[in-house]
Amino acid sequence: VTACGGSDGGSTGSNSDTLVLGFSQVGAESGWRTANTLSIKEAAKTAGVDLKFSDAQQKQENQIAAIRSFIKQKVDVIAFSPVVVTGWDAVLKEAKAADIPVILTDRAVDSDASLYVTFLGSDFVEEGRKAGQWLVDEYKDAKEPVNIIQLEGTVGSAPAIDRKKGFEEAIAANPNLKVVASQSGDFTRAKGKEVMQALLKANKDVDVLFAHNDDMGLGAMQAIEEAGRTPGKDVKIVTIDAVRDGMQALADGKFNFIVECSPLLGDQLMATAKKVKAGETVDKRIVTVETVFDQAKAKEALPTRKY
Ligand code: GYE
Repeated sequence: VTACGGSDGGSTGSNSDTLVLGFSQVGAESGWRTANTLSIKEAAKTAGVDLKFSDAQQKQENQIAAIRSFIKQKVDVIAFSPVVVTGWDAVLKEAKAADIPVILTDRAVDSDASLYVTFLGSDFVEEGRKAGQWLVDEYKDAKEPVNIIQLEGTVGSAPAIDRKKGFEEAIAANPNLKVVASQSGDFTRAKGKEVMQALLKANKDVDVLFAHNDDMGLGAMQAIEEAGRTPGKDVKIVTIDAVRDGMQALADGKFNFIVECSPLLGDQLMATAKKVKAGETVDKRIVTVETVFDQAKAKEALPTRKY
């Protein structure tokens, strides 16, 4: 039913050597996401890739519509960062039937692995473990319960599911570490603040906040301050991402530890998409290299931090 490969001749100005890449982004919910979008756009320019970029405003139906439109336009490769893990089978099968390879960037899906060529992004379970491990070390001598509030990312998203899993697995090593409340703040600063305000009212005795990203941590930090408590001291804050504002809070002593999650996936994505178009085989899983930051390391890294 559908033409396989080749250019449709009608596209604007791009010759058949130019890679046409359709990319469906989650949205603009966080500092991480903004840096990720910039990285992808800049990398496309540098690599001479014809990028068709679409912002889904955190709605799965918008992503599905964007992917369908990329299929219709017969792009060479489709890449997307799936907002949630479930519900992709139908559209991925449509891409496959049209012979258009799909690259997952940043977030995973629960579809059969034959429906995409590769998944490029972080190991979110490992990130959660690193956050938990810091608490295990920090409170190794604690004799009393350490009460933790967890702010989870978008419900049903790979980073929220996996970070929670890795974190809870790691803190199980110390029975004093107790998650007393855990709720989604949808990865945004505004929601992080709102949810934290409610959770602080319901839980008077809180020692630690673990937020699945910097933005929720920054929103919650305001809620903690407004409740008359000192972030970084009365309530220790551990987050994931290491974007500039998070790193600043860490350098200022208001955050205590950040696990890095790199949004700079653009160059790797372009290189991978070119290989895929050329018919070369690529690894099924490409994991991003990342580090962790304490307050001293944040001070050192801030001046040269790109995002
Ligand atoms: O941690 C968060 C963003 O999927 C890794 O999404 C990404 C996450 C990131 O909104 O800030």
